[in-house]
Amino acid sequence: MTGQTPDPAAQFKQQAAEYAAAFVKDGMAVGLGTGSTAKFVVAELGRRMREEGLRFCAIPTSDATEAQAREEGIPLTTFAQHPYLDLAIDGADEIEPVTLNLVKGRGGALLREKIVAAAAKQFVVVADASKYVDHLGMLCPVPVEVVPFGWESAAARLAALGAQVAPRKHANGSFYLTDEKNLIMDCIFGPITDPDALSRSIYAIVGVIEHGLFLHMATQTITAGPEGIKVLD
Ligand code: ABF
Repeated sequence: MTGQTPDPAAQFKQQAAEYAAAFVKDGMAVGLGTGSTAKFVVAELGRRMREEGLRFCAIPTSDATEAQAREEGIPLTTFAQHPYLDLAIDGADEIEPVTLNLVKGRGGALLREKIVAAAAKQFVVVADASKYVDHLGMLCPVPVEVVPFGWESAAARLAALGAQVAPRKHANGSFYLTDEKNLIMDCIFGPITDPDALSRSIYAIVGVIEHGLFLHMATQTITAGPEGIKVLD
């Protein structure tokens, strides 16, 4: 871990991840999420394969997760072989506990994450308890993935919806590119009172590929914090 800032929530992320990893059963096709919590899921599934003989196959939501899954020896599959997945397990940036609506995509993998979540019969979200919010948009910007051509026009239309918009960049000033070679606009809307309406408005902008509001998708959230594990469904 040299050179990395220690993550104070790491133990809670690991607890939630290991709880959820137990949902994977022999023969399942599983979507593997992205981010520091999802990393614990992948590690635990690798352990279960080696130590318990668990047999399953997986579709990763990012190049980074694919690399980790390969290192763990997890067999990968494709949507051609498994257009529907039994289960997907992924992290989140914000969780609205009453609806289980989410903001995701701070890790930049929101497009593949949403495709995988949408294909899964069961979509389980893992996080530390700090991710709960009363309204989406309170902690994080909503990331919006746009095609590079004409991105300034899409950004202007996002601003017209009331967002403060910033194209995501690396520390050296170059544009962040997603695994699908698109740009991300980080949009600060503040607390979002009608996420369904906002979702429709964002989708209506030409050039937008996907956004980080994951609405009516999670079937269960598993969080861990000082009070222990909490399961919502
Ligand atoms: C992915 O990783 C993303 O959708 C979300 O942005 C992020 C959560 O990260 P972490 O688990 O590191 O807090 O799940």
